[in-house]
Amino acid sequence: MKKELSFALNYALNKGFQIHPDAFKILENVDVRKLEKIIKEIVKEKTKQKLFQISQDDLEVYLGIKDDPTLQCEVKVISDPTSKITTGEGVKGYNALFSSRFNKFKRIVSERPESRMLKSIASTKTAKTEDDMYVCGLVTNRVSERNITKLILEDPSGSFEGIIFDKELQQLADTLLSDQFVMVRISIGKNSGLLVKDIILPDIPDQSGNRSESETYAAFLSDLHIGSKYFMEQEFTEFVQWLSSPDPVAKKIRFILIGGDAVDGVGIYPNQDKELVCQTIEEQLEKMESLLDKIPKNVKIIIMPGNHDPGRRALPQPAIPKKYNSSLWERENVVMVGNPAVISLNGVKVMMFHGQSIDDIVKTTPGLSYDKPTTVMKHLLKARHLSPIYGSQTPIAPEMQDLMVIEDIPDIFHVGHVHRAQLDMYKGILLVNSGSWQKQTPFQASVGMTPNPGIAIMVNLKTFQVLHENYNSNLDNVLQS
Ligand code: D5M
Ligand code: FE
Ligand code: ZN
Repeated sequence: MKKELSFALNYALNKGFQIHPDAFKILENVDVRKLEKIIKEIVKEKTKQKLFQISQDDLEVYLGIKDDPTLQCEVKVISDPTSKITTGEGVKGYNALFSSRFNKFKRIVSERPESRMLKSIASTKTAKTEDDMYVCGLVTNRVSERNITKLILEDPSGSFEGIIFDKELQQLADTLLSDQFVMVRISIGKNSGLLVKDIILPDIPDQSGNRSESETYAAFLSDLHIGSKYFMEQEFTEFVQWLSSPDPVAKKIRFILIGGDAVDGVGIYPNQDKELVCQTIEEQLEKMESLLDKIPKNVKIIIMPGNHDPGRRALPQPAIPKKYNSSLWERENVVMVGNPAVISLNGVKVMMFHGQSIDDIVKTTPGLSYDKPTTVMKHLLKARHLSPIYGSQTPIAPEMQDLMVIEDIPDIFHVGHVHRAQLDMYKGILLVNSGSWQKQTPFQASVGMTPNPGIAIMVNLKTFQVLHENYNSNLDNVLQS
């Protein structure tokens, strides 16, 4: 008998426990390095319950190899760009993208009462009415000079320049993003210029969300950056080990969502090789597989790419391609999706988006910052678009259809990218920024970005109660809400 096994048996016997022969068979097949921890935790748990026999069942539950039949575990992919990508060429592609964006938004606002009064931009040029009119379009520019703000919109009929005098409305106009869709109430001014009297965002109606029937938990992760020197392997491994522990929440986790930047990639930024411990994508993916292998097989893992993962960089991103010889695609408990994606977990709709557009948005929008990512997430929901700004830092492919419009309203909105874990609610939608598992990089330190890495966020899909486990030993590292 291996010495670790006899140590484990003696430990239990000395504490007055009996071990059932079927339980013994399971112990014989367990990784010897884990035996001591397993036996100690089971003994501790069962001592509390004053039960002094270790059965096959105890071990199966502890190791996550026993399914609780009452816990549902159903993943459906509701929308995934992977198979829908049909990128257009040059100006033609760009026109198709923007015309699709405009049409999708007209459909979104069509249920609003104002939309019955919508006029084309061209028709306002010859209008003589004193009544208010409504137009809609994509923001091509906004300029604030002295006390005046000018807003320029475009629809398929033409371009419109409106003037805003009202201070509050000017503030709202200052937060509009380039290329986002808005509806405006306008009237003809004294000198026949057009005045903007109201700005109406597409926004989200209040939600009475979908809930899971059973108290299944989902864990939200992102930005592991496996392969980077700064990946917190030890902390991540502790989290993975916790999943197989007898902890009552750990036992109910059936979904793990990885919202992008699973690996650090290769050639993503200059001199990245100096900050890598795995120099090739294949090596990084292999390491990821070996880490994920330790997750109990009854947990479904959903993997979405970010800007560091292999595959195309431009949004929308297809799922991590199969060509890297990764066996991730073949695993029964792994679901590979593109970015963005909408999935259903026991009926709860989760919109997953890595969050690349946050970089462009915080740069151009007063009041938004990296350390409050959920505020930016609310901004995206109000704009009903995941990445409106075209032609800035975030690459967007000129797709024939705009797949970044938020058409389906989720129950949970899961984003990563900025390495700040934060929770919030907006109109009944749970907002989760799942932070990172990568320590502050020299680049982040140089620009004053302080991540709060190593926090796992877990949501009870029936009650929407949120729990978190902090694996970071730094006491200042806390979850924001
Ligand atoms: O990005 C993590 C965060 O850091 C994200 O907000 C972008 C920012 N970041 C990272 N590298 C750069 C460079 N080189 N320029 C500008 N901003 C950067 P991640 O996707 O994990 O790299
Ligand atoms: Fe990242
Ligand atoms: Zn990222």
